[in-house]
Amino acid sequence: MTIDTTVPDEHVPDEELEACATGLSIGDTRRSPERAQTRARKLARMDAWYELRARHSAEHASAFDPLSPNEMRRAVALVRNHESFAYHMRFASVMLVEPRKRDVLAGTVIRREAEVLLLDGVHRMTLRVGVDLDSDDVTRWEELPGQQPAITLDEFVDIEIETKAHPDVQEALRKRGLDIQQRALVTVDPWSPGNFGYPEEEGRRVGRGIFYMRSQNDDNQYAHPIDGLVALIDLDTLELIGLQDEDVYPVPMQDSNYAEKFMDSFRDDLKPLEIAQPEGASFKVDGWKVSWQKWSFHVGFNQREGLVLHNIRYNDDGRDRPIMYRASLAEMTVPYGDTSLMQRRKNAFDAGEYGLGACANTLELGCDCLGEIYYFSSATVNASGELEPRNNVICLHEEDHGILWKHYDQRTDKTEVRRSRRLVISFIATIGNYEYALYWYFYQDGTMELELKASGIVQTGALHDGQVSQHGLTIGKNLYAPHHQHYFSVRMDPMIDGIDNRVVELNTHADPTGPTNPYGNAFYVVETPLTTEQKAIRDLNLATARSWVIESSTATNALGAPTAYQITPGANCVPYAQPDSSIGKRAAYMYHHLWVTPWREDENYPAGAYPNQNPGDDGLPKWTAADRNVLDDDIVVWYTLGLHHVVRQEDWPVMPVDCMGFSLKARGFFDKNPALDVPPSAAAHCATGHTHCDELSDVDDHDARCDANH
Ligand SMILES: [Cu+2]
Repeated sequence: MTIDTTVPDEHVPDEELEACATGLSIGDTRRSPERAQTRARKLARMDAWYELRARHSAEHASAFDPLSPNEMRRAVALVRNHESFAYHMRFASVMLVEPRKRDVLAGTVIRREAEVLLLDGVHRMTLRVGVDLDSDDVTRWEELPGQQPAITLDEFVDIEIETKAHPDVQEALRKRGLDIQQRALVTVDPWSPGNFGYPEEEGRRVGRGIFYMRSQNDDNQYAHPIDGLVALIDLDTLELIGLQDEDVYPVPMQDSNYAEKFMDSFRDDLKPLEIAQPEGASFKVDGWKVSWQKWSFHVGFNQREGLVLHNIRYNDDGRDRPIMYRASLAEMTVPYGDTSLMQRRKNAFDAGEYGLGACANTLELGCDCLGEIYYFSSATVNASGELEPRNNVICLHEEDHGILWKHYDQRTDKTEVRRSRRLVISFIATIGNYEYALYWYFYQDGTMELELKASGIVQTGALHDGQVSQHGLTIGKNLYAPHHQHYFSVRMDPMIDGIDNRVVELNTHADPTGPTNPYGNAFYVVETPLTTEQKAIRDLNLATARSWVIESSTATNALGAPTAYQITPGANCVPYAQPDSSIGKRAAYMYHHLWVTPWREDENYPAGAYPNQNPGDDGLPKWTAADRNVLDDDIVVWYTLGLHHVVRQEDWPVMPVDCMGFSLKARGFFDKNPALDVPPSAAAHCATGHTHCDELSDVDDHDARCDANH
């Protein structure tokens, strides 16, 4: 179709404005009576789940347990009944106040406490309220001037409703040639504003609205960006305080859909693949504690980080050895490398500005997870303080993972091979256009691994006819996707055989051919302990095969070496945003792959406690300026994982998962391969005489039958 870009003289008539509000919006979905019913059903199921677990759990509530729905309800009620609470205040979050590590490890009686963040829109103030759930007391009522908690899901809805209905916005859409039906199908995505020092945003809680169109209610809106137009909303007053209308791009009109209903046909050559565990799974769940093989840990969940693991331990021939006190994805940031109006302020902090737990999915058997699954359910709160059930939010299951180890002895003609099985605990968050799936894996050889999978839909922008973006890839007519990066900060509170640990850097060197390297083939590893925070700000180096080892300061193995776990890096990248840019200052953690800090109660988030609208220099760069000791101390290790996303055509219209991660491998933690006692597998699948196995056996007479790796 042709877009009429002439600017009409007259304003949009009132009746058109009204009609334009008819298209389905996130508000219609989120606040619909049907959704309210579904929510009520989910809440009932979640309460029943908690009740059932309480009855069957041998272990009493632990210090690590996430807040239960009833604890959240009580926290909200205590806040609402407090004399300083006013009806206009909105709930931003209710989170567990985790007890101090030393108290937990000393077995001190732990009080259950919650922290509630409130938004007082009238006085433009954030309030931090402490609640003691044992005594039912409000213990703290503190103002946090200038600090902004994450944008709430209710504000997502407000941004769309308030922006779309505004006459100036309708006028701008009309100017772009959108008729009344098309304007009805316009969507507005909520974005955090960052901090660019604009005076009109000072002292306000701000959200940005970015515009798209759909050809029908369930069309993929990202195929139709309405570029050159960005709205700025005051989230306290819900006023449109700015509408940037810089360039009238054509709205790309070609639909690009991925949903089942839009597909004409599917490939038809897939035979069933069933995961059968006829005797059930090998893990045990007791309350929030998981035991599997020799591993054990506690599962946590909160609105900001989503899945959290606590107290990860390994039972080594009867010795219950600590490895990690706490591990979480503490922050993630997605800087876009594009100068256009629509893209240049896109710098989402998906944990601190939106909430990975707040945006977590209800997982579905057979789709998100396959096999014998145990689901954990939790809850978050909405702005009114009502519980938002997060049923089946965490998935726990086992997977076959190819071979664990193998050797064929040519002299005896005998093969020893063991299959690897891993325990997987995962969750998935949808933050606007993107899906982020987080998987912790536990292996039988003592390895832990974190894998992050990015999927969903890439951001898009519009192009004039014949225009090519320098900062993105053309993916359709008048349509491009901007290049960007994803940075993840993984916070690890290690406890390798005790609280006091150190980090040692390993670099491989090779001397020039000469007296120390007479044959030119030699190389060696230099180990350097990282003693202070500044010395422990480190980057990967392919030239020296750099990695880092977290060692116990007190325990040694049978050979006298410190027991340790090694951070084994996977793919990574470096930022291209300039350090003096807004995002460079606000997400300074991304400029280094490793940071080590001494444990402090209030140092939990690498870009600071409140990154939303924060001008920057908070978190890791601020704390580490003190250059505190990190050698043989109670330390926290921060690993930065980057995904450099130069967009591919194949990422459109929905992106096949892109994976990144790293491993924590035992290094001298055991005296030898700890997986010798994994029993040989029964060759069940091969014994049934499948032709593929027979063919393999014919080719090679040693036992190839059970090695089929993935
Ligand atoms: Cu990406």
